[in-house]
Amino acid sequence: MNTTPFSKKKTPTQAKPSKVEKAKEGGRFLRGTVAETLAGDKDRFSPDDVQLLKFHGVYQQDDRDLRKERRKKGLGKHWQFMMRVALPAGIMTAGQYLRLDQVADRLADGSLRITTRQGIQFHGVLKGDLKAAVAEINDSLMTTLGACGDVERNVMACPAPIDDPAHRAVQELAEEISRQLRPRSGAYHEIWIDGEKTVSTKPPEPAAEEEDFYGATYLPRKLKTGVALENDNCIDIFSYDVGLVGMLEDDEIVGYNLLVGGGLGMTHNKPETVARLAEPLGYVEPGDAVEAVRTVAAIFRDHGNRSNRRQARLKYLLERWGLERFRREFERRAPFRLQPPRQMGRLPFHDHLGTQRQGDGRWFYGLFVQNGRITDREGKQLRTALRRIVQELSPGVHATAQQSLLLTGLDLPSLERVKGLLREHGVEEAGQLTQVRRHSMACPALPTCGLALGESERLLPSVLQELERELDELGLKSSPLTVRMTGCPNGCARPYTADLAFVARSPSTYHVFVGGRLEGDRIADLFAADVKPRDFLETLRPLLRLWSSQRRRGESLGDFYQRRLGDGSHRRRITGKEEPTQARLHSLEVAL
Ligand code: SRM
Ligand code: SF4
Repeated sequence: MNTTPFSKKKTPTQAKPSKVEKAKEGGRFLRGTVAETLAGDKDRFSPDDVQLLKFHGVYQQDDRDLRKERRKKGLGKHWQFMMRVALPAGIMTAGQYLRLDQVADRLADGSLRITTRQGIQFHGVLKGDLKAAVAEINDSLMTTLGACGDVERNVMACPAPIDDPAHRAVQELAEEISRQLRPRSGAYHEIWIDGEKTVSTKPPEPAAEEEDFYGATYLPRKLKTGVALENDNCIDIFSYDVGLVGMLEDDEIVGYNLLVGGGLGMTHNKPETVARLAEPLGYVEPGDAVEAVRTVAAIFRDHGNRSNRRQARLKYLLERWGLERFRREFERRAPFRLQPPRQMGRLPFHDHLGTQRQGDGRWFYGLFVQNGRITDREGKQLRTALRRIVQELSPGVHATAQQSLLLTGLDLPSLERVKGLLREHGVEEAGQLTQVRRHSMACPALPTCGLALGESERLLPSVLQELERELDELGLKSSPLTVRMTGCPNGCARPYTADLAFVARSPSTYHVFVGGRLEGDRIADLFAADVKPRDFLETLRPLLRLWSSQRRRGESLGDFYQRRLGDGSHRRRITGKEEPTQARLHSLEVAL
């Protein structure tokens, strides 16, 4: 029986709905009073509208750097907005990139930021410019609809323009899932584009009621989906609520392993919150992949926790039910047969940076963008370089899941021109990067993120510099190492799957995690608690020294840590309250 469409009779089992549930319920399919406030002269939206705005891809924020000063002057917060563009598989045309580049200048803070989920964000948008910015994005056949909010989020897939059926298939599937599970409410067009519908949000068919799948209260929380390949997991597939892994025979996808229940957000000191990797539920034929995601979304819609948002993500339903009960419910609803999952080996990771062949006689160039921030700085004019490259050569512009960009469809002279323009503007080539920088990521945190406990994007570059020096001295310069930093435990830069991660606990202290790896298939341990940034290196030095002297050929920090210090388990779950493992290091040092 397919129980996928939203049924009014179905009442979720929870007690008192959360405030956000009430805001959705009273929001008239995402309308609220957003249009009225936009037209008025208030500088911010009501609390309920703030929740609804997220579904439109818009976050109300304030500049946290200015808070103190404004308070002293008796002024309120400096309200501004973040806007997120959803790009399935991260793919943009040259023309679309150039339009976003213009939005950054005219309507935002002059920067674009590639997100860890292959989207693009703008910061510092003022209320008076919001409508023009959203309309401009839609006019370029992109959308902010569903980039945030309790719906299926931007669907990720390998963005490499490799000319084989498998890469094309995962990119097309990401686009199709996005299209099928995008909210259908007319609110978006009414509010932002004065009722005009553009191609970017083309609804597949007219909806019987405004949201025939989601209903008035949408999902209990966000739902994140990715599509990977068994030979290319550049998108960190185990971190998401839903994962599809394309299984290959003769380079063609013969079906997908369906994974469920991943998610990384935790709360410090709350053992009931968990970071958790997705686990295989079954195997589906290619033609059933979209329906498989819709079926998971429908189970989540009907059974997810709607009273406690901290326990609302799909992973908590998996924790509550266990995989077997979830599978039974899936089989009861799915209009196709769920097969047992196929055996998967260690999924390889590629960052796709530097010069790469597409396989059709052309090339693409993977450009590292530190923390995803495309901006001009003294001595490094990244934004200008990119604009000139895109204007002159019209490459495809694809965002990676590591906050970087691929410039695609280049012939050899164009490839050389790309490198020349990058050099001219002080932008380093991928080959010049240290391994630790190349694999680093940070979330935005301060000053824009309202949830940040400490710095991240602004702190990571100096931490990397220190690490680079130390690793160089220890002869570890060429060992791949993922280092990630976040301003709070929500995990936006996927810290818990990295070899090494710093997660803010307070404005001046961080938890240090060790033990994940590039392939993202293992959760790190809490290594040291409440460390000040100036003590990061001192805390890590003994471990780095041991890694340097004891590592096996090609052994990453995470693998070394797990072999010598971890408990030997391939950990797939960690809670918000753990005991640090640093003390184990002493016994190991003594034993050596
Ligand atoms: Fe995130 C909330 C930024 C990827 C887990 N995330 C936020 C907000 C919107 C803060 C807020 O709610 O007020 C941040 C906006 C900051 C700003 O100023 O821009 C924010 N998240 C980001 C981005 C931009 C980080 C980046 O460096 O690129 C990423 C946007 C991706 C996109 O295009 O959609 C981003 N966020 C992630 C990821 C990583 C991933 O999905 O690959 C995670 C961990 C995976 C997961 O979802 O479990 C993540 N963000 C969260 C959470 C914790 C959610 C949870 O249920 O545990 C929050 C807080 C929340 O939702 O309540 C959050
Ligand atoms: Fe904000 Fe925390 Fe996400 Fe960083 S990890 S962007 S501080 S919510």
